[in-house]
Amino acid sequence: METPMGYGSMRRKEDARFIRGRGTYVDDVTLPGMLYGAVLRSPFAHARIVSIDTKAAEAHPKVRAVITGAILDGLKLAWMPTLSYDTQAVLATDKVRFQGQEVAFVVAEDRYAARDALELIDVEYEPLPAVVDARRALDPDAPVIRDDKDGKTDNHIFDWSSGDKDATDRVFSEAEVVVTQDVLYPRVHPAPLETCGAIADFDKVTGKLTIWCNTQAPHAHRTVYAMVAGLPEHKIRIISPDIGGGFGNKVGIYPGYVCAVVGSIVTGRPVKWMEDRSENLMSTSFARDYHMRGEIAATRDGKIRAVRVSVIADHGAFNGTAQPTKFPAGFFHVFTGSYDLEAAHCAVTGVYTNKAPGGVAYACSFRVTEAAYLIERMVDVLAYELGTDPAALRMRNLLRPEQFPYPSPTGWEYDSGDYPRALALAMDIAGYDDLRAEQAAQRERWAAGEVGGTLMGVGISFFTEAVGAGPRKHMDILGLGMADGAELRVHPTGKAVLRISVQSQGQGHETTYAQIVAEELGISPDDIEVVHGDTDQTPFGLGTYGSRSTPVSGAATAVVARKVRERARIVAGAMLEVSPEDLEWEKGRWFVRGDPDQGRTITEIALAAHSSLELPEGVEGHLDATTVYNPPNLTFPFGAYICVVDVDPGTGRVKVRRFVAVDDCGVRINPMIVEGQVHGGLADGIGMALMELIAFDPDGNCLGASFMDYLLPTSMECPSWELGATVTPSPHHPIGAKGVGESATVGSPAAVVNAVLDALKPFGVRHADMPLTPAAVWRAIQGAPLRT
Ligand code: MCN
Ligand code: CUN
Repeated sequence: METPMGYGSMRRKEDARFIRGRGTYVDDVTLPGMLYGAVLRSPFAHARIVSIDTKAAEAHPKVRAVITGAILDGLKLAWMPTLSYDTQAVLATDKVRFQGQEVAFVVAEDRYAARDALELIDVEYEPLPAVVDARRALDPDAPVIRDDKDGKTDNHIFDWSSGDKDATDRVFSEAEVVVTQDVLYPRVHPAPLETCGAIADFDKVTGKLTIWCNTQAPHAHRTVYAMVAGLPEHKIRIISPDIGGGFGNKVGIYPGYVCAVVGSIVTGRPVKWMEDRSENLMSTSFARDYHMRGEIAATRDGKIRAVRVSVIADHGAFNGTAQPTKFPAGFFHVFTGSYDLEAAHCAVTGVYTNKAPGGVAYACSFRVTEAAYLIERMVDVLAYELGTDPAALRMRNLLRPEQFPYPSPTGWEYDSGDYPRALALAMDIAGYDDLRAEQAAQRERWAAGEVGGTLMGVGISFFTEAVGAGPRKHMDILGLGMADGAELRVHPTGKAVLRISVQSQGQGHETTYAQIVAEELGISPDDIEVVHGDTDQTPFGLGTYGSRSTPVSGAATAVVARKVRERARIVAGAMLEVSPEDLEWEKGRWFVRGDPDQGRTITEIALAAHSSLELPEGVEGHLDATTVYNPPNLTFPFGAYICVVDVDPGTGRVKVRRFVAVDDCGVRINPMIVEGQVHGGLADGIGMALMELIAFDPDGNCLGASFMDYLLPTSMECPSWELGATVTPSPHHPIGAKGVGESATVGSPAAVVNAVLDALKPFGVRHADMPLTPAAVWRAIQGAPLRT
């Protein structure tokens, strides 16, 4: 594979170290004198703490400190702010509020001693009744979880709504057809290969705190630590090294990180804390847990007119969700999807339960996942009731290209799109008509009593995402605006270093950002180093999540490269003794308009910029620039997915036979990386649709805290993906790119579920909730009326 001078598929630069096992992850870092921390966790979902006795643990010969909530309380660190203006216990002082909650922290000479000493801590609990079902959380007799908050007498967190309720109700009251469906998006977990972890190193002499942490948002973390610890920001350095997957799991600040910091301050030595798999699954940001009721109003011949939604959102024991502050339900209000509606309204109520705090995490684009799933399930439910083909129903209702920029009924402005083209392409790749013919023949045989074998189903989803948070005017997290900085320096020899604020967890930023600079300046991507993940070395910005890197930081990179190009123009003018206005750019060089032989390459210009060349008055020389990019709008990637499954009605087993995915993320910087992102997200979709679930028993015991119970898809469950692409550039993004990192996770679950339910249509099954495990499919078949 050749290295392109700009956009195009090229192998990932970072893979040179990853495939040789030479990456540096947090757990690879060992500092001199480093100690190890371990967290004692609550066995109960809800219990009052009567007493904690740490004497025996402290007496362990290798233990250097035992930290409890009471100790943190003395330092005013027992509670920390969450990204949603709530508070979260670092170590419990009064009660434990979910199973797995942090109760004490042991610091010891090695990891084993730290773990052993946890067993020596004696905690007396007084168990309390737990609230597990979010739909019961607001019952008058439900135990109050957050009685730490003054005057709190219930488990209510927020009510939030979007859209025009009266207009929507009006359309519904006069609609020919209304369908209603309760839809659950269950609790799932991002489950990255690498668990969360940190090393805190507080230098008493310089007063500087260095934290190695696999965070997706190093600069945002630094500001939060500065606010909590009262340290100035220049005395805090966050180093986010190589990360083994984030998927949203590594956005927040976890109690273990704060404990490591306190451990380092108390012992005067660096302290490492690394979760194990069960801790990761039990206690760190889960995703979804949305109990939705969707309603669709339509005409009898299939024109969708309005959508109405109400949601109970389970936020766990502390509201730790990460999303722009003004949007407590994230971007759920993009639930109108890809359709041309007269009106829409949603109402979301957030509640506390005795479960781990969330978490819009898991490739969610801030709840677009839930929104896309709901509308795509609802459209299929409507198709079921009207007896129409789900592809034809979508084609009829999709927004048309001439409607863009499209103001949605819930206040978005979709930037660009050609939806019918994407769906038509997906149907073409899938051979949609042939699939339906095959299915019809199969169903006929089945109805004629030729039983045995599997039933095929074809499922479609069409999604629109809103990614690239976001315009500072509308979006901030804890008051921090969502703009991103970039710095570019071209060295005298024409090699460059780019410094960006976002941090890759596997998305290949070291390659794609180099490609953006390469495209703008005509320098080979191999000659451009991308520096990220170290707050001492990079400009401020809010980090990688919500697929915002390309829309925001990618834009910043293009803009800063263009600034450098303009500086190069002045230098080239001086070199060629012409006015810079008389120069024209072609990739990699400025030349004199009308005299193409008279030109200077960027490498020649870079050297001259650092030489004794006389530059015009007021021009500084050197070839570098900085910028801050404040996006004017989000970008709206979209896609059309078609999944084909074969369901064994005897066992409920689902086999995904084919998966066609047409994605449009505007201009593709590196199509190979984009396809890799899509592959991963499609696997996520199969996982969530068919097997992933964090389950709890009625007492709040977490039933899915290992990969034996929390099932992830492997290559065995995935077909060979069939991808297609359309390119509708974003009109406001400097290079026309839209985000793609979460698209397939957002779009694919509905396609899989719709396919399974399509297969079950002869049994009269209209809906069943994820995950569609064999047991769930079998139960759905048994519980439904037969329909032939
Ligand atoms: N890209 C491109 N052309 C485009 C859009 C994107 O070449 N038009 C490239 C980008 O340059 C980048 C990658 O695709 O290298 C993803 O870009 P983008 O869509 O901007 O997403 P982010 O870089 O912001 O990544 C975040 C996104 C999120 S929020 C989750 S969750 C997720 C995802 O990325 N987590 C991942 N994909 C992941 N992939 C891996 N391997 N690991 C994770 O943890
Ligand atoms: Cu929501 S998971 Mo990604 O935004 O880091």
